[in-house]
Amino acid sequence: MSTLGITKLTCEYRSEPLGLGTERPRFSWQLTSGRMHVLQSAYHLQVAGEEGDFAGDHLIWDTGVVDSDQSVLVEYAGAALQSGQRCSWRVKVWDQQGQESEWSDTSYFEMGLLRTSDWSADWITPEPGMIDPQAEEEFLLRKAFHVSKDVRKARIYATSLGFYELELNGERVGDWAFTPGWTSYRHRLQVQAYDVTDLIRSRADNAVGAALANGWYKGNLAWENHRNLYGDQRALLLQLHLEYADGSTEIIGSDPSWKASTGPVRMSEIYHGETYDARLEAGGWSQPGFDDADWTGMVKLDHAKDILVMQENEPVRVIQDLKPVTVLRTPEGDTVLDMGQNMVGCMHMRLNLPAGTAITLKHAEVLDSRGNFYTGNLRKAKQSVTYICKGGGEETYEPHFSFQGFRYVKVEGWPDAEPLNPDRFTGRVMHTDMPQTGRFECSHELLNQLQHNIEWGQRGNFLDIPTDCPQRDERLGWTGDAQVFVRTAAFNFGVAPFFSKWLHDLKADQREDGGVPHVIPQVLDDNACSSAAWGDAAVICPWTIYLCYGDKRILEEQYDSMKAWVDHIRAQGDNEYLWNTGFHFGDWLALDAKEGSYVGATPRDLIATCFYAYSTSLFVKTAEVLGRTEDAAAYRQLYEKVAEAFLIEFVTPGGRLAAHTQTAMILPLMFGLVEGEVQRRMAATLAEYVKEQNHHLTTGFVGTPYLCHVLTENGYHDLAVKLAMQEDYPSWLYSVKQGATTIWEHWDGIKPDGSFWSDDMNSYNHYAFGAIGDWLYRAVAGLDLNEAEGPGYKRIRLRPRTDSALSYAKAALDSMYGTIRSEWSLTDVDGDGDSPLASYEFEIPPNTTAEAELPGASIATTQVNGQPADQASGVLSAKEDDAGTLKLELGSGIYRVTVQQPSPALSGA
Ligand code: RAM
Repeated sequence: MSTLGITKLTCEYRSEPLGLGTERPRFSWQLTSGRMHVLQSAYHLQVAGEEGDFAGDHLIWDTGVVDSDQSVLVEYAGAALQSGQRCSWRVKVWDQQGQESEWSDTSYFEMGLLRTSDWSADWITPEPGMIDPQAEEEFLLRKAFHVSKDVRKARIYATSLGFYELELNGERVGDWAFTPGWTSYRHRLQVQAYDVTDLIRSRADNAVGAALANGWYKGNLAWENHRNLYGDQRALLLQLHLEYADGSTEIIGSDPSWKASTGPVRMSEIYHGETYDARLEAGGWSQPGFDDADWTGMVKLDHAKDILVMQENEPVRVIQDLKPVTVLRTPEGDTVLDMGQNMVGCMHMRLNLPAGTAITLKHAEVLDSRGNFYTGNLRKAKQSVTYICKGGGEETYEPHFSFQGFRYVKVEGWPDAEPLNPDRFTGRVMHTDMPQTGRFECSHELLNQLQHNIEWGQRGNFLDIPTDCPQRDERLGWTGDAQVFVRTAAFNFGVAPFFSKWLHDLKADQREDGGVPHVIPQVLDDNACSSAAWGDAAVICPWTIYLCYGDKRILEEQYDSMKAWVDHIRAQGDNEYLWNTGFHFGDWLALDAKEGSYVGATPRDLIATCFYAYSTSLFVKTAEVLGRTEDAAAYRQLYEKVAEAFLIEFVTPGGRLAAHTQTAMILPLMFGLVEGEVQRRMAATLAEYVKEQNHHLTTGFVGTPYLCHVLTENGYHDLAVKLAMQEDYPSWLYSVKQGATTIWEHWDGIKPDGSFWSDDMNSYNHYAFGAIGDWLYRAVAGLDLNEAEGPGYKRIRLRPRTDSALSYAKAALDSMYGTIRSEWSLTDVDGDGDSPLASYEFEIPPNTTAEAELPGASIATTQVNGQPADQASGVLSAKEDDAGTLKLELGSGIYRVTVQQPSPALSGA
């Protein structure tokens, strides 16, 4: 395949999205070529009508040939796009040698409803007095209507207060769960768009039905079991847009002519589960012929429409199924299914039992030390699902409006006479449908399991918003957790739309004084805000998304929010350049905390001032990227003052730090607040601290994510590897050795003696400590980006670090440009164990370049794809530096690199 081709066309990160809310959608594509070193030199992009006809008079936007290497997030700049408009698009490119590709395949995108004035339908809710708005049951709403012509296209736009699920003519509409998703409901409520062309019946009677449940809007939320946090009435807003073959259009909207009843879902709550009585099913309730004479009427609800936004991220849906690995009988006599994986979603059951039989499933993450079913750590969350059979044959069920976090499922009510066949149960794994983009693997099985656990922690907690935990009565969008994990998250999965949506909510919930709530969406007290390392998510998350995807828009959109956060910090201290006031979580759950405290020993003002400096420095970079030179200059000055104040307050001129914890050393090193001799001394002290602990960490949420990075970057990579491979408590692999399949909230969630840390705050699926994943990709496998020269992996940095503790490591990332790979392996050719030879394999996608750094290699001893290093195809330059590192400049292609000289970068060398 030497010809230049185009693949992976996406619009706003998605393939052929429906219901876009942005008026300037962005297009991305990837180049394919069998040649080495391919760069795009120009593109030509065309947008046309939905017919996919690009003849001149059908064109909506034609860029002509644009001399540009941009193939990621090219912004639409044609005539204003209209609500509901469907467009086709295609692109062709030229490489740097002038070779021209064919036109790409045609792709599509479709706009959603863009203006409040597009909404003619009413918010509707059941007539008061007929159905109690506070009833626990689901509400079923329906409307029958006649379609008198041939339908060419049909779309539903829908949203609700509470959760909704839709049916049209008896069929479920879409497979999205927990719609309309969780946003800052007071300011932003998402609308989903569905293509229902295949479900609508032309020249026939039709009916649309909606089930409504409490959901995040008015169900139990936050641990005090609050209800009705956003409002106390469920409601629906829906428009069915019909486009007829004759070109005319019609809208069937929600209005008071709809009818309402309650349904078989008797209770549903996010934390508590669901009760479903199949005997109450009203067969055909969303079919046109259904007799709804005894259903009650509906009324309009006065609720805002100017808060409506089209769905911004990928939906939550069932992503995969797991089967129970075994059925246990516990010492207490419970029958328990073991799913083999701590997962989030729900259980699907297939039953054939007599009418009235009630099967209850209880969900738990762990068994206690005696092997009994343990739910203490769920606190008030019941996680209990009951299905009451209607009888008469096989029935299937899974909850509609509730999700559970669990590995173990206790089955209650199973008839004694009937053997329990585990095959009747399936775990339905649910999360935001973000594409998996990263893979890390190495020669150490426990580290591979750690990577698995990190990925599963992300699956379980990226359920529409980044939650801290998916099982107890909490499941909130803790900003600190999101901030520490965002870079790791962006390796494992494509998270740009996911974080963009959440950041829009952060902006919406940000206080007037710039303060940032601890959780987003904000559902805690107004004053629950602005802790260092938590509120800094306002700056760190958009910056990271920009870095990993090259997405400048998120910086533009969040700019004011980022700035307001930095200004907020500045207004806090009694010294403008220190942050030494206010509430802070500190180094949350660090092991140097006082007995009975969650807050580690690192002084909170030190942490806060470090984050003050860090957020300011990222804001300066943001201003530079966006060309806001005045802000860049002003905040650079601020940064310098903060950095100076930090040194005066916390570091002696000789380089001693005022605080003696690992995290106190980690933050200034990571954020570049110390340099030269002070940096060297601080790193050495940190290394000493780690060694003094017999190679163990003592860090919490704040220090842990950076610990290994700081060691690696300061010449202690072997120590970082040792820490990462530590198996006894406290360490990452300790929980792995204990059988964990996700990351724990506490290092000692289960203690070496088998007892639990506590019932109180003890999640076994909490991704924060999984933030080491970023180091596995970047430092161990060496797959990184060059921030200054090419964010979004336009300019790739490969720094594989061989270490004799491992015989190979490999990472891959499906970037916006295509797959990047960085792999290394060590071969002990002469069998003496101390002079293995290193080989590497790199893959660089077209339209990017990479710089690879190979310590201990030289041009003379290095072969690339069987050629001398400086002569191989695709190698743009090969240079040796004074430190004995070979630096290769690589164009796109696949490179197999062998070094005929023992690597000095090995541990102990
Ligand atoms: C608990 C959780 C969460 C953390 C907050 C401060 O609720 O551990 O992850 O961010 O505390």
